[in-house]
Amino acid sequence: MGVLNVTPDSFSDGGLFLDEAAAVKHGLALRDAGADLIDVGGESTRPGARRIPVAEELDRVLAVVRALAAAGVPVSIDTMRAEVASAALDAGAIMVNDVSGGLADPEMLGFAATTGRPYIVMHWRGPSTVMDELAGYDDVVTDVRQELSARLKAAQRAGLDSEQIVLDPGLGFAKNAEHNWSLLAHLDDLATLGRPLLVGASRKRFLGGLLSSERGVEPPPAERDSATAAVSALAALAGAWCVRVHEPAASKDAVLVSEAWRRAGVRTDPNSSST
Ligand code: PMM
Repeated sequence: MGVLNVTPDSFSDGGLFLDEAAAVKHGLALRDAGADLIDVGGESTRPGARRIPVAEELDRVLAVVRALAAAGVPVSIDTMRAEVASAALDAGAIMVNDVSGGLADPEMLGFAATTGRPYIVMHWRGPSTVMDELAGYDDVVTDVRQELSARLKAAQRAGLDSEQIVLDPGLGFAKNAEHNWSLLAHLDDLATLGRPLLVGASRKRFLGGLLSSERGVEPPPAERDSATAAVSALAALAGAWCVRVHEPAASKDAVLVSEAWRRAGVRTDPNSSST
C-alpha cells in the first residue's frame, strides 16, 4: 500500500501533494513503483495534529480519489469519517482505512457494514492531540490484542462481516518505540485474532530513533526507507497481509525476498512422488 497524504502537515509527505495534479501524479508513480493499493488521506494524524472540517477533508481527497480510480488504480480512503468514506467510495475507492477503528465517528461502523468493502481497523486510543499521553500498557501486545478484539466484536455487532475486516496494530499511535518493536516482534499474537494484518511502520519516529543511535543524528523521514524495507520483509515473513509505505519499490523487493525465503523453507516430503 502506497501512502498519498493530501495534507499540508503530515510528518513525511505533508505539503508535497496538496495540489491535485501533483497528488494524482504521485499516486500513479506509487502504483508504477509497485504499490497494489494507494491510500489517500486528507487529514494528518501526526502527534498533536488538530481535526479539520469535513468539507476541507472532502475538498482535499475527492478529486484525487476520482482521478486515480478512473486511471484504474485501486484506492483506499484513509479517513475517520463515515461521510468522507462514503463520498470516496462513490468516487471509486474500494476500501476504507480508519485509523480510529470506528471510535472517532459513531456512524462509521454502521456505514462500513452497508458497503461490503474491506475495512481496516487500526488500534487507536484517542485523537492525535492527546495520543502520546495514552501510551500506558501493562503488556502492550496483550493489551493491543484485547483492544483490537473488542473493536472486531463491535464491528461485527454493527453488522460488518468479519471477512471485511483487516486489523492493524497502529504503530506510533499511543505507542512509544519500545511498544512498536514489541508489537512487530509479536505479530503472530495479533494474527491469532484470525484477520489479515496491515503494518504501517513507514518512516515513523521509532525508525528515526533507531538509526540515530547508530549515526549520531536522526535521519529525516525520507532517509528511513531502507529501515522501512527491512520492516516490510520481516513483517511479510511474519505473515502480514499488507505493508503501508511511502516508497513502495524497496518494500516490494523486500517482500519478494521474504516470499522466496518462506517458500524455500517449506520442505517437500522426499518420499512423495512428484513430477
Ligand atoms: N499511519 C498513518 C496514517 N494512516 N493507517 C493505517 N492503517 N496504519 C498506520 O500505521 C497509519 C495509517 C500515519 O502515517 P503517515 O503520516 O505517513 O500517513
